[in-house]
Amino acid sequence: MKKIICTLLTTLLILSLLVTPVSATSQSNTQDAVLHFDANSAIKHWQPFSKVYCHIWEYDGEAFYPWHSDKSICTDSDNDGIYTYNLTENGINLKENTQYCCLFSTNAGNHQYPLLFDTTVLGDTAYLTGDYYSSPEGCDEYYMFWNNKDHREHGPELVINPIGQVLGTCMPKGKTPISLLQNALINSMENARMFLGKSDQKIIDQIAYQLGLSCEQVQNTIENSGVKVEWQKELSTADKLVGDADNDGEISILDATAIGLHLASLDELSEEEQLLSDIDFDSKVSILDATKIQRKLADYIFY
Ligand SMILES: [Ca+2]
Ligand SMILES: [Ca+2]
Repeated sequence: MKKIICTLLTTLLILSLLVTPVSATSQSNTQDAVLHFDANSAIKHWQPFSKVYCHIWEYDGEAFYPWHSDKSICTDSDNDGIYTYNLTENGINLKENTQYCCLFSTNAGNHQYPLLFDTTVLGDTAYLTGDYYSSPEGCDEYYMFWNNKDHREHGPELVINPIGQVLGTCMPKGKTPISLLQNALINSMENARMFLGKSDQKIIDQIAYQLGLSCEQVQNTIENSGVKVEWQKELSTADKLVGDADNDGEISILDATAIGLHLASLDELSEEEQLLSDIDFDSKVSILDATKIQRKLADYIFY
């Protein structure tokens, strides 16, 4: 069933990538515009593949070429696993100060998550870390990052998906944490309750935590959205340091230890400390919270 839905999604994606006419602008006087993909980073995570494609579309716009068209093929002439897409040769001329989406795919049908970029990224190499997002339909969409760019400025598109989960790292132009929350309140709350099995309070506090919103901002956004939710400012963790299980004002390895001791019934966390320990916002203190704190400390982007 998962496979059918994934195939269906791919078909929809293909259909949505409508062709726009591309003027073959000559850039013969300048260096070719290229993007690279380090396929070596994907070997552990993806099915074996023999072809790599690069799809580019303007953010909120249409793709330059249809899915897996001949104009999207990447080459690896020296066989080192670094595939190159030559935009110039394929007649793609990017505008400056414009946000584009890019997606490297293979003939093996792996699923990827869109990567935002602009002309300052040209020449850079995309790679996988192995972090992925499991969609409600059961597809694992792998995140890609640019080798030389901050993942917050040029990276996986930051969105709140239809079931209220915050994904990606890079805010699209024209959007803000508040606009994302407002949109999620209006469009995603019903699905979020159903799929995540969390209270409104936890769903909203988790979004606030991941987007860095304060209690005040959350309250105002809820009021402006006009959506009825069970959320109370007094119970919110939006202004608190979630992950600081021992409530000493900083997140350290001692917080993971404190959770471990609490779970082993060797040392009990207070009610406030339990609230701060619940970094996955499932209303329980579990070993998963300790693991997430450790990942956060180890600088994992998704923990
Ligand atoms: Ca602490
Ligand atoms: Ca938890």
